[in-house]
Amino acid sequence: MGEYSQRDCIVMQSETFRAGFAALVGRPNVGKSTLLNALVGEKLSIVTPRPQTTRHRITGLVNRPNLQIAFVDTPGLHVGGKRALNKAMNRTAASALADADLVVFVVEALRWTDEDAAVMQRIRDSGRPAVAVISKVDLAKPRDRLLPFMAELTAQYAFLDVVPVSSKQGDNLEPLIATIAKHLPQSPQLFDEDDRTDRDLKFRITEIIREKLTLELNQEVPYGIAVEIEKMAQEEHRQVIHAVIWVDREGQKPIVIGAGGARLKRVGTSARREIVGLLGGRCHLELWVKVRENWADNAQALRSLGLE
Ligand SMILES: Nc1nc2c(ncn2[C@@H]2O[C@H](COP(=O)(O)OP(=O)(O)O)[C@@H](O)[C@H]2O)c(=O)[nH]1
Ligand SMILES: [Mg+2]
Repeated sequence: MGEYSQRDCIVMQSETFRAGFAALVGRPNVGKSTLLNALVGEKLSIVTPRPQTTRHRITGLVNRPNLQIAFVDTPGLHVGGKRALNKAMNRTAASALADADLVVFVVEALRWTDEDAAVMQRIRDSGRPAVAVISKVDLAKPRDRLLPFMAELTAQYAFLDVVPVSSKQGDNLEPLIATIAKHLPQSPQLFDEDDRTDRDLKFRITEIIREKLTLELNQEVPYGIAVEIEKMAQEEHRQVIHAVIWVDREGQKPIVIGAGGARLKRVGTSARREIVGLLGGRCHLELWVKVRENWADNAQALRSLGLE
């Protein structure tokens, strides 16, 4: 009898379900979106080598026995951007930080900048429980700088833990999930476990197109670009998608289109390839480039593009 009750007790403990929101917060380009995708095991958030690629809050679910983590990818918190778009992106990130059960502060290995310090200060001001993640450790050279870097980071805040990872190589991601799980509240699951993300196909398609454009364009142009789907309909055996690429100055139009339309064609081809994978079926994609003067400074235009 005694043995039985002990075993019952162990079973009850292991059935404690934990669930909550973990916000990925950090300066632009530290690898937050790549980390989200690696944790979830699916490309939910677009990634480019350029800072300020992510503009929205994007939630991705990680389900394990007795655990559900809703990871929230956020735009990088940054300073100096004066446009309405920059302010909206910072607000989005700040509100995700404030709403989270746990903050995951992402810092790039061996690279601590003033912008990291500014994000650190925001986390301090929020007083939220936080885990620090040191990203891109595959790039960290010399390797022996990593331990002192970790020690300096640890001294910055009462982090619950500091975890080095490489999203690219998939290093240390399960231990990170286990660490985060320990610090989430006991709670029933928050979402249906089949829902990998809160974002619908239409959103994901606009983002795929914006990613391919950003990869094609140099310097300032990507910051003046937004994508909007005007039509998405099943016609015969294929999905027909019409998307508008909004640029914020007339002069950007020929840059996006490229000589003889070559650039827009490349964007369409690579976007279409990825959209077919996402939809699991055929797709016909048409892209138009249109000008909406200074949309990134215009609150109403931002709202109509889902950027608040
Ligand atoms: N080598 C390496 N590069 C990474 C890793 N994680 C992200 N990156 C690169 O860093 C850049 C910015 O990544 P992204 O996820 O968009 O950063 P975010 O702005 O913080 O969301 C991209 O070029 C990524 O490919 C990593 O673990 N290793
Ligand atoms: Mg991002």
